[in-house]
Amino acid sequence: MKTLIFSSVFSLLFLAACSNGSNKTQSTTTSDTASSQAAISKSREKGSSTAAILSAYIKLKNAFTTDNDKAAAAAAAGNEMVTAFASFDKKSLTPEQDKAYTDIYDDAKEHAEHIGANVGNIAHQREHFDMLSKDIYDLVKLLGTNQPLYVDRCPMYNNNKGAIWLSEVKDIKNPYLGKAMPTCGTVKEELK
Ligand SMILES: [Cu+2]
Repeated sequence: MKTLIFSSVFSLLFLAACSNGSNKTQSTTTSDTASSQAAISKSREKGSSTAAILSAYIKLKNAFTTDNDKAAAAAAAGNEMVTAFASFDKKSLTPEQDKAYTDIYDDAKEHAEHIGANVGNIAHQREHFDMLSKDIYDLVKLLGTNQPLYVDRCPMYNNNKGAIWLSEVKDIKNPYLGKAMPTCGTVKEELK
């Protein structure tokens, strides 16, 4: 009983000390808080700037997991992904980021257009999806992501050369082999 009383008194004291401490911090660092809030909202903007592109990519990837060449074409060219890339606001980028973004964009746009133009030839669409996935990986490394993403790798695609893709879910749903081997692959990296 004694121990119990002691420990609850102790935790009350601890709580009191804790809340005092945080009050003090709040009142003395108003300007710091304001500037860190600005930094947070700036980094959120940064993440959300890739959001439209990533959501188009995920739609595209999910279309490939179910071998749906028409849905893949629609997500890529119809013109969700192309539009998302084109409407991306580059104002917040540094000159180096701008250059890197432009390189990624030029490459990714071509792959998205080929995927859009190749309904009926899912094998060829997937060749472009392989290269597009590398671009999207580079894009996330460059500008971040608004949602956690998994970098998965299929070891068998392209005559066992393998290929990566990005996924919004931890479970493996293979976009290269589709319904033939839906769970082939492993998570290689997590991007946040
Ligand atoms: Cu092509």
